[in-house]
Amino acid sequence: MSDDFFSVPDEWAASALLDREGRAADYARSIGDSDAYWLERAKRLDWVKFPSLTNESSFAESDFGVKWFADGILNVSANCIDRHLADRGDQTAIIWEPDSPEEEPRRYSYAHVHEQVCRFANVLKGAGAKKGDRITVYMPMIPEAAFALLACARIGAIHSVVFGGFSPEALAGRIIDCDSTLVITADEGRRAGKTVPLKANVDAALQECTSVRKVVVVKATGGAVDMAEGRDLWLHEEAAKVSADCPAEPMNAEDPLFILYTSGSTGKPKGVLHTTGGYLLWASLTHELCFDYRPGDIYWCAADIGWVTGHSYIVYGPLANGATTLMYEGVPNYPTPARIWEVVDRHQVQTIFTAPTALRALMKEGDDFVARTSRRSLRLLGTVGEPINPEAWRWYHHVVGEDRCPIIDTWWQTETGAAMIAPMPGATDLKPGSATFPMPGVVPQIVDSEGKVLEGAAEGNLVIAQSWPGQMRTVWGDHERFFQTYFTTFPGKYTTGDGARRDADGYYWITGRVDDVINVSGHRMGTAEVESALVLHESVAEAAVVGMPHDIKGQGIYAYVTLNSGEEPTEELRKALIAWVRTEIGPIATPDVIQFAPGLPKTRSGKIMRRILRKIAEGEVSAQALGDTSTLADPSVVDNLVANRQG
Ligand code: 6R9
Repeated sequence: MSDDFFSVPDEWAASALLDREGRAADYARSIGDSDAYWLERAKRLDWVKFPSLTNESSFAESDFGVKWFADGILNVSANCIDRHLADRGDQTAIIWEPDSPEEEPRRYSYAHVHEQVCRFANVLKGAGAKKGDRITVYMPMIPEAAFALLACARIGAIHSVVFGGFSPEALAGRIIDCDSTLVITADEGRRAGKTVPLKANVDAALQECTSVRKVVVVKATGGAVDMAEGRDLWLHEEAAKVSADCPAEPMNAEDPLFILYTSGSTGKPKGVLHTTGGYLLWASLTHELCFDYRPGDIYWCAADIGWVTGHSYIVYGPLANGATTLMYEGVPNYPTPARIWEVVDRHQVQTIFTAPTALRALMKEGDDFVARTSRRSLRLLGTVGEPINPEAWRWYHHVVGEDRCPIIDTWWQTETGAAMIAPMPGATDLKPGSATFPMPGVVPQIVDSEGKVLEGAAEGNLVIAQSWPGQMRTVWGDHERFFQTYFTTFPGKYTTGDGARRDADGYYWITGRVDDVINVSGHRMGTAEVESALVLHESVAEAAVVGMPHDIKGQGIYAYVTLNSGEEPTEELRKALIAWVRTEIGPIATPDVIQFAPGLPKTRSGKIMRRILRKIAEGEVSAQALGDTSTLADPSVVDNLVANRQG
């Protein structure tokens, strides 16, 4: 085994769901005999009415649309809970590990989850929610967050989860965009020993939103909160009053399941819409194939429910497969950098799924924190969210997995629903840093800037040539934006916004975003969003934000700020602007660097030349690196930026 090639271990090849030939044959059939393939795969779900139709999508402008299994009827919550009751009602569905290691974990069997979700669903109904309504979920990482999602799905309401780290302003924007009538939250959240005032944030957000009629509040920490008479309800009080029986609403496969806001190239986050049948099939199939899920496995995806990874790989994928899924309230390095591995030992976890940024942060603390734990239960190590650098990959494989566990590097996006390019442990020889090969039905292509499809070993823009079941269906409230954003750059294909390389062996290597999206600690941030926040500040005239390389976070946020005339570029103002962005968007958008810039490099037509700003942020300031500046309205601006570069 060479340093850059890891063959499938023999025992994996012998026992896994798919071996090398199996994966190749399965993929070939998914493309060559697509209708039969997907009807066969659809049998993994429980349908009220089994579909006769499969893919009816088109990426062409004339008949554009994404549609799968359109005559099928099913319910997601029934698939994730009810159908497991007969065989494994007593099996643990959710293990909850609290923020503090001093506290006891909790376990919920499928039967217990069923009761909790039915009661929750009846509480939502009692609060006026019905099929098609939007419900915003702003929750910490507690089991009730999963119950909330499943309760919405049970009654056919569309959930829109907003990450608990987002500010009241960001929350309000997302409530208004989809006209939520109900918000589900908790009194407070906890992370790394600190509390997050979730209910107070909701109260602040609702000052600006007129659509919300009820707020259902989970008592999590017991901290003091204000309850608005007639609007706010305690979940535990209401749940005690309602029936523990709630029939699952029969849903069309193309009925919406959830909206999840994600950052793009423009200022306003997009409400990515996923529907019922295709999404659930995609989440459950990829969960099984990538993680070779076996009954009895303890599976832990250490993401937050506020991101798509939490939706697909903490809740929907694993529960649809009848798995035991671990939910962790806290962060990987609290109270010490050994915590994540201690949790693995405590619950005898077989599969762990985390982000490269967490691995880099833990790697920096040294191997001792890992070595003092056993980790013998581990079988598979997953990663997601950003390209994993080969150094972190090797550390994960060698130090954490003791060379025993395949690394499953899954490339995908909020828009794709679940994994698109990823290894399967029994089938895929690994190269550190490569997400390897496409999942069934996924046809990736690499195209140059003119859209010409490049064959063989090549580097360029990553596009997907045809629809797959878990593809997003629209941008909430703006179908035209869906088409414009993803299908016009390279007509007839889905544009991912990522760059990629395919090597001579056909392996895909994701090189990162090629648009104005930066990836901070595995979280997507639109540079335009941070710019919009900055220019809202009374001292700021103009702002331009780019990514910069960052050892732990992958990318950091570098902001160039032009102040209004008369404003002094002081250290206080720099700090105030950083704090401002944190309150406008949330701590994940905290700028790492703010450089005061008297002017920004612009073309004569007034377009900011981001290429130059990126180079300066990266510290590449030679004339050669900066390239042609002759088209700038005022080339001297660049000298000033270079001279005052920060960091
Ligand atoms: C699942 C998720 C999507 C963007 C995507 C890409 C980056 C995700 C990756 C990866 C390289 C991987 N990304 N997984 N890059 N290798 N394994 O993260 O969704 O938050 O929408 O982000 O993340 O740039 O375009 P989302």
